[in-house]
Amino acid sequence: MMVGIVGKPNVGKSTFFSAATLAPAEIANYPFTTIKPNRGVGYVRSPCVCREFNVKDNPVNSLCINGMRLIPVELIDCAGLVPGAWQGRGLGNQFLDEIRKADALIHIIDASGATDLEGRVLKPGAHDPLEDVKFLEVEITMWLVNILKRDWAKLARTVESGGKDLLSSLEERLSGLTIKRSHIFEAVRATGLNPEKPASWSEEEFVAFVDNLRQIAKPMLIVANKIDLPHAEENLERLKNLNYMVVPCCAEAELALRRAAEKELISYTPGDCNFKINNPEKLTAAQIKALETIREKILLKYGSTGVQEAINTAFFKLLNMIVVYPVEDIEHLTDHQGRVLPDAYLVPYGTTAREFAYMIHTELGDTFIYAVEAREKKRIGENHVLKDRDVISIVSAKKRA
Ligand SMILES: Nc1nc2c(ncn2[C@@H]2O[C@H](COP(=O)(O)OP(=O)(O)O)[C@@H](O)[C@H]2O)c(=O)[nH]1
Ligand SMILES: [Mg+2]
Repeated sequence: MMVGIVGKPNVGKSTFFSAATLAPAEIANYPFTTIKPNRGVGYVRSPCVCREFNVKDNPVNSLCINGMRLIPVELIDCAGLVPGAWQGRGLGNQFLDEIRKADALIHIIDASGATDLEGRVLKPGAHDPLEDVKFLEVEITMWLVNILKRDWAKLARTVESGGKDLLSSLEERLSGLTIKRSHIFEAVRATGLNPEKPASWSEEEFVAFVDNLRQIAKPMLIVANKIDLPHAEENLERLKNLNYMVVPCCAEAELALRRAAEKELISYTPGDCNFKINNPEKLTAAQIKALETIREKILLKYGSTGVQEAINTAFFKLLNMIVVYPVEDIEHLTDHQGRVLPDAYLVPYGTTAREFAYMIHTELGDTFIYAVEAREKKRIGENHVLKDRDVISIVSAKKRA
């Protein structure tokens, strides 16, 4: 699963991306590196089960900082979008090539209204950020409309002559855009259009269908960035009236905190509502003042800088992912090397015990007999649906290599 960071130019996408992908100091030598200039590894944050089970863990595929599991996820910093991108304006084609791969979108907005639709700098309050929401919806929908329109007539004829059903035709057509069969199915149902008679859909119905498909296949949340600037707070309240989850954010503050934490000047875990200055004597008066302003104006007021919350919301709420810990020894919660709670997997809600076994290893799925859940120490069958923060041991017919 991959999440795209989108929006018009100059709203703070790259600042958000840099902050989100700056690895915590504890793992300076961690093997996760930037994949491409605009692709990187961020983290979702989930309370680790180590505290509840009262064990000291040895994380391998993830990190555990002060009882918080940080699990790596992939982020894309998409090119800035300007009106008309779907027709190839600006970096339109590059942008669209990037959101092709995204399962969900984080729409960064300059909540202070200090940038126009093209990203030019204005005074705070000069632009209405609600317009940006509409604009991005239109751009992405029109891009999809454009792709589908090219051979819609032909596709519709084939469907109506019984050649191939609509779901299969569209699935094939949209497979490169991270749009799944289930998304298409849902969009057909939501619009109430007849999937057997696509040639009879009006232009308006066709666009409504595509717009629905966009909402389902590319779910989006709004990050009200630059919350530190004038007018941002009142715009935040207005943004909350739209049909989106909205996270107030100061990407610049998160970047400053992570950089200070990287140098061990402060103790701060991404997503925390506070930080501790380690050695005040190593900081200038101006640096201390800047940090205290962040504490007072952002952290204490909004509960966090919003960067971590946005990533968590994207993966846990938009994409409905849960965290599952596989172990071999259910008594000691260890793997075959004796490491305690080594891995935390991010899996879709609805994953069954057997599907989970397949995610770990094909052979483990093939030879699955049953699983054991660590809290109740109960056996669970192959079709048992896993819950968030479950600790699971899989018993299989063959010992894993
Ligand atoms: N006041 C304020 N400025 C920010 C914030 N985030 C980013 N910026 C500034 O906004 C400008 C554009 O940021 P950038 O990340 O390059 O935007 P992008 O074009 O969307 O990638 C830069 O001058 C940033 O320092 C924020 O939370 N508050
Ligand atoms: Mg940028």
